[in-house]
Amino acid sequence: MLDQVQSRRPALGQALAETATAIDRLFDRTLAVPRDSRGRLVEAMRYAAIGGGKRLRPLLVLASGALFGVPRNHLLRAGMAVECIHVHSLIHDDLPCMDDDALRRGRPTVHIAYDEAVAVLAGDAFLALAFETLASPSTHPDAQVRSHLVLALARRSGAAGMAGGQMLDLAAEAEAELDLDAVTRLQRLKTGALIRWSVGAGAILGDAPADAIASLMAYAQCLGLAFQIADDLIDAAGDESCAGKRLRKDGDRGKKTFVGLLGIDRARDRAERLADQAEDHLRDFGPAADLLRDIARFAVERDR
Ligand code: GRG
Repeated sequence: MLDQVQSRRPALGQALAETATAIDRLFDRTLAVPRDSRGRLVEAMRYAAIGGGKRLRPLLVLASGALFGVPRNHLLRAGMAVECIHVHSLIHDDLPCMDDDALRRGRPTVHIAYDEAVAVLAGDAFLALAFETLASPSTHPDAQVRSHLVLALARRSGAAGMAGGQMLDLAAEAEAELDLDAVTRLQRLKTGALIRWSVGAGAILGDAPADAIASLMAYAQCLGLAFQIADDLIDAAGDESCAGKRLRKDGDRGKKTFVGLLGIDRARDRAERLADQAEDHLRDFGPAADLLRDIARFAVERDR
């Protein structure tokens, strides 16, 4: 996939590759394996976090923070924090009590490679690590900025954010019908909440003015939905070896998705329109926001 991005959007290809390397390094330095029985837990965390994933959320933190001249090491730490929450959600989402998946990022899921108890603990430890990372003065010298990041991430991850969206998604499986508004609300929480935090984090770290924050949040709202529709399209029509996970499962499980409601062609049109709208919200930033523009296109063109 990276080769394809590199040829069509070289700046984005390079940014994705550099972000992946930097986040891998940060996880590698952070997750030192203890020599006692906790070693198995930290090995499982390393297995889940290092060497996989597109690192889209950390890249969003980097791209929005670059608009306000935020130092890269602060942005990378915030990026690792949101990746911790994301990896946590993937590990728990794959458990038998949730989506019961055996393949993720082209490898056996954590509960298959280790066991369920280790997978639950690894997820829990990532949740703690996210907030430990944000609360550290290495992320920003000003305690008010750090507490703003922590508060926002707690809200975006919990019952009013991603965990709430996951609950709506699980409950929806038993429902006969869910209309477009209900699916949109569910996905704004389940997938959109962390994407909004990622874009907002760069602005918080950069003490951005209110009008810039409002434009970035409008961008992130459109991007989150476009990204989720692309995810639904990959599940419905994508290639399993590219995606690195089991596909065609949304329909089997009775998941309520954009593709289920709109069909493939209209869902694709809607994702494209959302990416256009996301770009429109960046007009006041000029060429400085080109990376965020490329990310919006990538969100809907991707095959994994
Ligand atoms: C974190 C408090 C807390 C709760 C978690 C299990 C759960 C509650 C939520 C599940 C949320 C979930 C799995 C949403 C799916 C979002 C999504 C589209 C994931 C795929 O993201 P990509 O494509 O994956 O960025 P990679 O592997 O590239 O990082």
